[in-house]
Amino acid sequence: MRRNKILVAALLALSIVACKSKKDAPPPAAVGPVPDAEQMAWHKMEKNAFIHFTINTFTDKEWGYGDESPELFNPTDLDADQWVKVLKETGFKGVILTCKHHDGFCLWPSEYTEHDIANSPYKNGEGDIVREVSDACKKYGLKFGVYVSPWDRNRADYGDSTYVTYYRNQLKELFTSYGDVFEMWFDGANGGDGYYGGANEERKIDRKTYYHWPKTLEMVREIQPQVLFFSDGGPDLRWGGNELARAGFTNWNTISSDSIYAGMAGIQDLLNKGSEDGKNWVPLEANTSIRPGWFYHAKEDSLVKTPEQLLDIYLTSVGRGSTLLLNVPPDKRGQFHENDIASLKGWDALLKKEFAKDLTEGASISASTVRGEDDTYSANQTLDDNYDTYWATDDAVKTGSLEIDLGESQQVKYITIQEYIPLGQRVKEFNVEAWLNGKWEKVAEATTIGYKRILRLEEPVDTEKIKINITDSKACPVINNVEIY
Ligand code: FUL
Repeated sequence: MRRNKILVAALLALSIVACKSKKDAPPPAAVGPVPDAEQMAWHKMEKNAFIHFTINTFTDKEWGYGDESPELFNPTDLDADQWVKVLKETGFKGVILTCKHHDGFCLWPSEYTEHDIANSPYKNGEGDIVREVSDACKKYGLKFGVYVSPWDRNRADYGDSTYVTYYRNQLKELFTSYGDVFEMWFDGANGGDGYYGGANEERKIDRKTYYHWPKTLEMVREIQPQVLFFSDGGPDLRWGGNELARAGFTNWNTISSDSIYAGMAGIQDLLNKGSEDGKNWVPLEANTSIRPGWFYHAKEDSLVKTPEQLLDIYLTSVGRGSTLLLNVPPDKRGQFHENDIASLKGWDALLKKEFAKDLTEGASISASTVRGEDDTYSANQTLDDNYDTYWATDDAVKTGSLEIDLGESQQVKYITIQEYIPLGQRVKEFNVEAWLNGKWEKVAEATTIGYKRILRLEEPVDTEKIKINITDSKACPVINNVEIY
């Protein structure tokens, strides 16, 4: 009896030592650039909405020339609360409003111009739509962002240095009066023909130097340090090279900022894919509109994207490691049109249906190899709800597999994988196999993962087991989440 007790005690001590030694592996060091706290919070937003609304809504144009009278701006029944409520109900986390588009008309009463809402019939010149939208965002818990077109076809001094001062003054107004702004959207369309205070001519600016962006950004950051700047080339978020919300099949969050600038020609492909060895973390924001145009046109009421088209868009944006920015333009009443609302709601319901039950719940998972044989980095860490725990391999091991046993045969259509990007983006190539007819069969393959990769199988499969094989990586893979639907 006593001997048995001694044996048990010895075994216990040994296992404690063994357990202890299995807790000692240090976490992987970061590889390459990593997101900062604001970028990280932005990645987690996944779906944001763009709202294009201005004088163009009333003139039925996409680009106002700049000579439109503010009298034309007259929404009959504007309801910014409705816009944000619908967006909240359909899963959006942030809103970016066109405070000023290329025609120069301002949706807020600006001290620096007469070409604004204060000179429109809306609320007898007492209206402020930037206020209404930012207030609605606060009410519904969405983040608020601004689009302020640098190109201004109304201003007589567009092209001179005084215009840049005017533009900065307007940013000061917007960044000091409406609360926190999470993102500022700089449009790459800059310079061309316009009204320009009556000159009616073509004006060209040097996109690289005219705006003195570093100084403008510094000024805004002094007022609101958390703001993320979007432009073709960043510095915080980059354009994806198309307006179809189609991120590159290979999508690196990294790019070398010094090789690009806003409005630079011929960089679409680079922006779409990023660069594996890029020196900066500048993730892709994938933008598109729910309608063919950015602004509301009654003739496009029948052309609103369907829930199925929006699902495809979701998969080429969020499903490729990017954030989606989907434009929903209010109509002449100042409301989201019924068709747009129906599509958004249908899309949300479709997403909830397609991603209804995560089959990894209750499944078991194992890894081909675990960093330092330490449970801290075991495969199980990909199935918990903690974003900050992950499966990792030893530094020298750049490939590895995760095998998920679903317990019984289930129909599988989607596989979602997340890489723990606070330690950098690593995976270059991976594939997915399913256990079919007594053997492993490849059912999907892709390149990068990044914040999130969702693979939709061409044909759903009935299987008991799924295997994810990381076949090439810049450094040891670090995977923090796996879901199967
Ligand atoms: C483009 C603009 O010219 C369009 O009007 C729209 O605002 C789109 C989001 O960006 O560059």
